[in-house]
Amino acid sequence: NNQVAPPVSARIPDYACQRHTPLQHHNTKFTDALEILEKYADLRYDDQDYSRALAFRRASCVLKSLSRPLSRLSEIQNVTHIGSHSQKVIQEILEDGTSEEVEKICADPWFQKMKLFTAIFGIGPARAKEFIAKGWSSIQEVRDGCTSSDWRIQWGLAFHEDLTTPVTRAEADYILGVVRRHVDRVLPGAVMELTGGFRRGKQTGHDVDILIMHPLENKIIGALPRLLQSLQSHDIVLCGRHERSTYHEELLTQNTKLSPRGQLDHFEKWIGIIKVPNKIRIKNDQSDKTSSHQLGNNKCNTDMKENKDKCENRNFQSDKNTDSCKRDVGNESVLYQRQEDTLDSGSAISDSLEDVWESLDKASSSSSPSHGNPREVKASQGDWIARRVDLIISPFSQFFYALVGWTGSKQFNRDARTYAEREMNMKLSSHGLYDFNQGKQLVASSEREVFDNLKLPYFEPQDRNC
Ligand code: DGT
Ligand code: MG
Repeated sequence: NNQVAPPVSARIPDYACQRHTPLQHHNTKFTDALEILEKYADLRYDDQDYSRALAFRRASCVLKSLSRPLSRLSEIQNVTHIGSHSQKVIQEILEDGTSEEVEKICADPWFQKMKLFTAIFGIGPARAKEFIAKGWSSIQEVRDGCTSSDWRIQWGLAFHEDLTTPVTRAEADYILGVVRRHVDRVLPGAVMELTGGFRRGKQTGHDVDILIMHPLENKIIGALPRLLQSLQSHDIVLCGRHERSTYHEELLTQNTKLSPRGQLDHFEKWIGIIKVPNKIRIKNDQSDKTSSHQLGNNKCNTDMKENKDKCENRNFQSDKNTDSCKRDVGNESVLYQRQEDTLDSGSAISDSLEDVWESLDKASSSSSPSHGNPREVKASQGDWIARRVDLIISPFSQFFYALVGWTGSKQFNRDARTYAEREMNMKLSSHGLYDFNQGKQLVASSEREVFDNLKLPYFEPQDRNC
């Protein structure tokens, strides 16, 4: 069949948030190469200049959304976001199967060391460059020579092998289950979502991101410290840092720059490392990929149903003082409702909770002394593996924006925010959406409504893998 396929360019919208970007796509040989160029540019040039890296990321993102393999450059010649450098690399791969420039980068010892060092929890490009300047080229040399008192670096170095072993879907589900048991105890009726890459259908990830909210807006006050105490008392937590919320309403309209390494938001959160029994990972290794994916999705459905049941049991009835929010999961529509809170937010944090905050703050500002010395803990490690976990707690009113933000991908968020600003005169963040035309916030009571408010077609999390 000699028929030439029509050019794909006419059908490609400008922003990644307007395109289906599935996890499995047809152009990996190009996108793998472009992502190496992106990573190299990100590490090579200083933090302020992410634009070079972004150019490769944008090009790769477009290729991921194509519904078939690219067979000639002319098909994408006029596509926005595929610049001349990316085109050159694509052309080379079309002709020779590989790109010389990419091969060179992969073989570059500087690049290899930068990748090795920036994979350490707590180490960014600036610190990695210092290590290279000292002449270090292995993790052991960093372990021997690095004197940083940063808790992340200390634990990151001690548990580096654990933390660079990909987290499996079964482990993510296990962690979600463990956290849920403790959340049920300290914050009954709370809703939890596994977010990040796992929600987008990935089978492995570098961490587990869990978003928590309660249908009663003020119920979350003090809940995270209680949750952490509960987890700690069961010897699940290895180390971590609790961050208080820094949110205030003016942030909704302020112009904040998107940082290259993810969006900073202002939610209360816990960033840490927990222990997962080795048998959980081994179980996952034995199951085939498709079934474990389905298992994950089914589990998510069950989770949502459980929460619905809880809401209904607690008799969250709708009335004029009650907002409600809905989320579609498969054929199921899950209703979360908001009731007037009985707590007064000003006095809600009791003295005893203030003490909990303080002790958590103290423990996390140093190298988490309450959890022991990282090297000694590593030396006596039992039958478990260390896993990075982020627990984020969102007020009900911001939940669906937080869900979109924490589901990602980072590039999806970046483009959605740029689209909102440039095309809609709105400001999007994980806390909400502000419409400058109307001079007001747009509420969302489902994930779909976030897209509706932006006048975007809805994309499932699995289609946000740019
Ligand atoms: P992974 O863990 O390597 O499989 O990849 P992801 O996509 O789960 O990335 P991760 O864990 O760094 O972040 C999860 C998502 O949450 C990501 O797609 C973007 C978003 N995100 C990450 N950090 C922040 C943050 O500090 N604030 C906000 N709003 N979003 C963040
Ligand atoms: Mg993640």
